[in-house]
Amino acid sequence: MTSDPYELASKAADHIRRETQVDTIDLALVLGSGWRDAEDLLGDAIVQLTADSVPGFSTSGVAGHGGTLTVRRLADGRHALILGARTHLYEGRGVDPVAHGVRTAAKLGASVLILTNGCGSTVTDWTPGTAVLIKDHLNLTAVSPIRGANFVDLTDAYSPRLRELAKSIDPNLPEGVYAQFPGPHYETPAEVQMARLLGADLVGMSTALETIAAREAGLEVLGISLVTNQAAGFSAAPLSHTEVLQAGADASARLAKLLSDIVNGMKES
Ligand code: 8IG
Repeated sequence: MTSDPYELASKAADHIRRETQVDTIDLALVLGSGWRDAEDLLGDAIVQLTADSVPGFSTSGVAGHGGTLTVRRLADGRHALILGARTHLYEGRGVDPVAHGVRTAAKLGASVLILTNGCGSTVTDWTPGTAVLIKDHLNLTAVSPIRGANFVDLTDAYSPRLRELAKSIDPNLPEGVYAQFPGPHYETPAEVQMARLLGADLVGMSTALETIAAREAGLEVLGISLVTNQAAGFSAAPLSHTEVLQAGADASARLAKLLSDIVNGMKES
């Protein structure tokens, strides 16, 4: 076992190359809550691997979070790595497993990373089922996925080019600032008020750390959130994971189409 997370990502990439006979991929997607159904629209699977079989990956214990890595051939011949297994900081294994999928995608040659998630909203107009482009983030986890003194620039971390592309496909897509909390508990209403005051439109537990790791690795990032619930205090009802899964299920066909249109739109730009 190697303890260097960058080396471990190289090992994972080598393993995926061996299993798929695909040498380089063009883009990678992380499919979060509500986004899983997009997979099949994204082209034919070449090989689907269970996360446990690939160095550094593991199956998540969270309902609604899958556990597979799939290389797919898109209609135009490009290759995409679909990361159906996301590791969250709240799983308690530190930042390395959180960044591992992103780093593996970079080692496989990806230039673009699409990050999707389910999250809470502090914008009352953005009811469950709303897809939102992430334009910036607040990392409220107090940690970084980067090892060592690497001062990565996060200006325009969420690619203006890819956001424009997404908006050309769906002009109604709003843009917002995503705040990542450590979780796994949801926020208190007071914490949501704090985040709102700091400029957060969305609250979640995953994407900011992945974006930082991706920018370190030189990937261009597109982040899209599915609002699955009003953030705590914005709705009369208490938050439930069942509600989150239901909002995802209800929106999934629409999200799948959006994502595949964006991916297909990329080849022309
Ligand atoms: I789905 O309301 C989902 N993930 N932090 N807050 C945080 N994460 C979330 C939420 C939420 N909903």
